[in-house]
Amino acid sequence: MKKTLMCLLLTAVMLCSLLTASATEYPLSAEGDTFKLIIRIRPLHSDANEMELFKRVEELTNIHIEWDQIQQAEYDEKKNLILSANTDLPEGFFGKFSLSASDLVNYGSQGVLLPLNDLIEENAPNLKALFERRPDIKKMCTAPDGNIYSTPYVNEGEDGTIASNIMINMTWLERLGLKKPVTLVDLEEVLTAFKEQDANGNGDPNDEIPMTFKFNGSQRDIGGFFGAFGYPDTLTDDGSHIVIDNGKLVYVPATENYKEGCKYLYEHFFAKGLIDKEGFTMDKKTYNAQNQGEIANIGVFMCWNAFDLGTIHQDEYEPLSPLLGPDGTTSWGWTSSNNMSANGFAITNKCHDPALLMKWVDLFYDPIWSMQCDLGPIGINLIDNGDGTYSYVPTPEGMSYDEFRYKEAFASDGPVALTRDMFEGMIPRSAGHQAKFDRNENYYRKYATFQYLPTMLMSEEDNDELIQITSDLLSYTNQKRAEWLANGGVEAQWDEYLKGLKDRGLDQYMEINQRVYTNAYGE
Ligand SMILES: [Ca+2]
Repeated sequence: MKKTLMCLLLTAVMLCSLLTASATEYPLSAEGDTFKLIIRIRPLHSDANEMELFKRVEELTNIHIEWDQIQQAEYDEKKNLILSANTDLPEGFFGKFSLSASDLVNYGSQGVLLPLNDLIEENAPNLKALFERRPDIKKMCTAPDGNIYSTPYVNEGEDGTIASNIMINMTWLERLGLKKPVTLVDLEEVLTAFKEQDANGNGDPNDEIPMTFKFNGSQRDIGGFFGAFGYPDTLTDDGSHIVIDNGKLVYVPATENYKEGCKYLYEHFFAKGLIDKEGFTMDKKTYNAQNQGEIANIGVFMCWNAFDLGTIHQDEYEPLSPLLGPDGTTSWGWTSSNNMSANGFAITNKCHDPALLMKWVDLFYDPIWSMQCDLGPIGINLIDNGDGTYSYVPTPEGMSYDEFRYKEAFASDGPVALTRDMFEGMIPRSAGHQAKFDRNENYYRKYATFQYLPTMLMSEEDNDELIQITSDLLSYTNQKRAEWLANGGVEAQWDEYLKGLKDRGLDQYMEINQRVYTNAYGE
């Protein structure tokens, strides 16, 4: 007993000395220094120069950042220009969406982005500790050439493994004496009643939209509904359309089940006006602005959060599990890529002091700074309980939680690591994140049988070959899906379509993805 205690003590002491030996000292520079970074800004974000988070980071590190802030809507175009012209390169790219996986490999292998392996080893104790604790994260960040071109983004607090949820208006169901639908047949019945009757009770039987969605709009899409016929389809216009079935990759829109799905969803829902066709064209802003009138006018909607269509009528809605298909089964897709990706922060060959910049970004991987970067600064968004735990400052009246959080913090896109253990002791999930987690747990998890292809780092050669194929193949697939859901015709065009997929390089697309996937994850 005594010996064990002694051992523990020794281990603790050794750990402490190790930590002390490698711990970073602040400020990072006595005389100060400035780095120029590119950052992608969402509409909700404040000016990065005004954010309390970055002010505090500067105060601690004595490093000033000259931010080149680019709005989300124009980001990719501007970023691609900067990278391809190789002029105005920043010293680093900040945040999860600042570079894509193919940017990392392309510009990494060209030497535009620096390999970070040694820089991390020598200057980033927080990242090093993370990689030791979570080898899966290190593996995800490592390109096939063995180099790490970006620090990771990890957030296991917000449950993005299952992005899309279905919400249904319970007040309408009760008013019409209907039960929550379980099968697609039930859903058709319920939506028909929503359409034909005065479901919202204002005396007008024609102002109800039975169900809304946004085509390829991520969580707002109905790609998951194809799971009722076999495999769920992806949800975004750049989604791979690939799911993994026991280690084998499947191109969902080339399967018979998908054909059945297109036919069924058209005949039973779109042709009957039960799902709003505006969903094929409306933008995200228009989608999210629905249902804000005095009386709810949406019966069913696709979402990430129950409050995606505003908070006014939020309490009228409850989640629906994926609807069972004609053979009485269903599946729903899940992804690892929303919680974790290989692009948190990258350093370019224009950086005047890579070691110092690496020390600076390593601060964001300290659990307390990760937490503040994502959830907001202590004293503004968070309360320090003084015992190693933290809680949330209530969101002020008249603001949404996200408005409150994005004002003083970089929030959901940072170079951070919020691992699941942090939410089991240090800080609870926020109310919205907990609700999302519970919704997934209680309504979706058991149906989430197929994983969407994760974002993978691949060799430049494979990447170049895929780039030749992907855009044409995906846009053809997406265009046909929209056409068949909106207007029908899948059966008549199916054989020609399969040939069209082949002509656009489907076999090569699958061969490369399968090989890269198997190398990275095994069978
Ligand atoms: Ca009405």
